Amino acid sequence: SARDSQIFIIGCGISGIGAAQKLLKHGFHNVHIIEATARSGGRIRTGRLGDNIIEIGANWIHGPSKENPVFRLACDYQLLDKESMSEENQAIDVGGHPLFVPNWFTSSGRKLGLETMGPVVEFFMKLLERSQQFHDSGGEPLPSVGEFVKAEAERLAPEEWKEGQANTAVKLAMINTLLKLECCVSGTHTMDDVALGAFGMYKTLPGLDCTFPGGYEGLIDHMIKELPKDIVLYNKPVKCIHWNYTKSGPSGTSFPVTIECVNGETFAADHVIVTVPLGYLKKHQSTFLSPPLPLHKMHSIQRMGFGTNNKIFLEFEQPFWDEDCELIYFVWEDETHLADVVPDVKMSWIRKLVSFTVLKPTERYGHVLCGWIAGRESEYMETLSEHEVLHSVTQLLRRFTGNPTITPRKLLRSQWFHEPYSCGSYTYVAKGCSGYDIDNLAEPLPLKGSNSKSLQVLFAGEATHRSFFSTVHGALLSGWREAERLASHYTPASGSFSSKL
Ligand code: 6YU
Repeated sequence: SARDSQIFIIGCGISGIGAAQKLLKHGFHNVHIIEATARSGGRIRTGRLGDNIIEIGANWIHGPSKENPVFRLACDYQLLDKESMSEENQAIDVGGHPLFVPNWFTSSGRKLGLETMGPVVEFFMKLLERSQQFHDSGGEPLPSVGEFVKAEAERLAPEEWKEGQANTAVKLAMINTLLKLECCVSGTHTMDDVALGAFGMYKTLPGLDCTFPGGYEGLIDHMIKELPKDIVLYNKPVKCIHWNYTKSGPSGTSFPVTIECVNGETFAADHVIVTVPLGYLKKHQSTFLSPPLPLHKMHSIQRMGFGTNNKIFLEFEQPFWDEDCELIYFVWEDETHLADVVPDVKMSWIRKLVSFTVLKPTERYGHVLCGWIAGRESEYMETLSEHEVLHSVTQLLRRFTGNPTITPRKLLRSQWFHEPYSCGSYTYVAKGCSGYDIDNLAEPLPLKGSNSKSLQVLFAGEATHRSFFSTVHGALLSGWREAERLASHYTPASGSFSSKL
């Protein structure tokens, strides 16, 4: 019967777990997850800095409200604090940019006052909002968000800031800081790589972004506990998916797909759901499937964006920020030419590290900052020793705080670009790409119209979700989507459960 179909899911991140959960609910019982590493969760990864719980990967539930399936699960499992679950929090809609209380420091060791930075942030936010409005309307004036924001900032700044030269220079430098932070949000090297026409395709949900007091991985643990024991095969990196292929099974059954692992083991399958990150697919696309992917799918994989965003956690004896501060910005006063990349990555990678979130509540964390750094500067940072990173960060902090003795007590950074099964952080829609490329990524094989057994290889994962790419809820929904695709394939319109094969 159809329920006996052999289904393998590749990757035990939230999309893979979500797909397994839904398939089991639909009555499929031969479901397995093959995972390259020794753990589940993928880019959801909770770690420790001393006694503190910290998130190495995903940080927030973006838009925690009823419509968000991650929020619903987290509530069901009772993983959130009361405030995050309150109706008030769910109703707050900030359009994806929470208004954190900021402190600004400059490269000459000055702390900037509210009157300077408030209007600049507002100005920048307006430009970002305008960048989102080209979606569906067509006719975007420039190919990328970065080019648009910079051109508009230059055009409107003289009118906006009718002041002396000196002040304008600092304000332009502040725009650079905001652009560099935006690179972290989008997970890109530069905003010049992010498609202007597709920027509005990403949808935000209402709700004030919240965190998991006990760690994001608690969500994964609860989901895994609900699956049958031994459903996940750990430490088995998949080398190649052979599809459109017939191998006779023990009782004369035949399977169109064979999964070949790096260790030589093979698994015969009716269906495979691939959930490996887009970064991994980019790197291995010519060998990961045999026969290889159709050309249009390959092109979309190549053209879509998958960048690096890393975190650098820092613990301090004493805070150098205000008590109510939630976000710290550093402004390089000499950077008055609009740009969000550094001219020499090796020499000045540290200039890309300009924003830090304060871990709250202080009673739980003490004085811990999470620094954000994206792009090639971030990838270079990964190649340095922890000691070298600590040295550069300490120099940076001393300069911007004007305190020559300040020394972080502990440091821990993520290295997502060099994680062999992630190859970066998350997806963005690159210049020249659109929703069609995401649809291409999500399209199952073989393509419609082929005579072969259908739905041999399906694709889930954050990169395959049109409006929630780059998020945990997008990943989860994509896993559910592919499970539903298989279930409806076996369920004729009448609703009874029988094989269409
Ligand atoms: C979110 C957040 N967050 C910060 C950082 C990162 C990410 N995200 P997985 O990779 O989890 O699973 C695949 C598995 O496959 C994995 O276990 C592999 O080991 C395995 N695998 C690979 N190759 C294999 C092989 N060959 N064989 C077998 N197995 C193999 N999301 O909601 N909130 O705060 C953040 C953040 C540093 C790295 C994030 C966040 C992204 C999520 O972590 C990510 O999408 C999901 O976990 C992916 O799950 P998955 O199952 O698809 O893959 C306007 C505007 C526009 C633009 N966007 C802005 C949105 C903001 C995005 N923000 C994110 C920010 C942070 C801070």
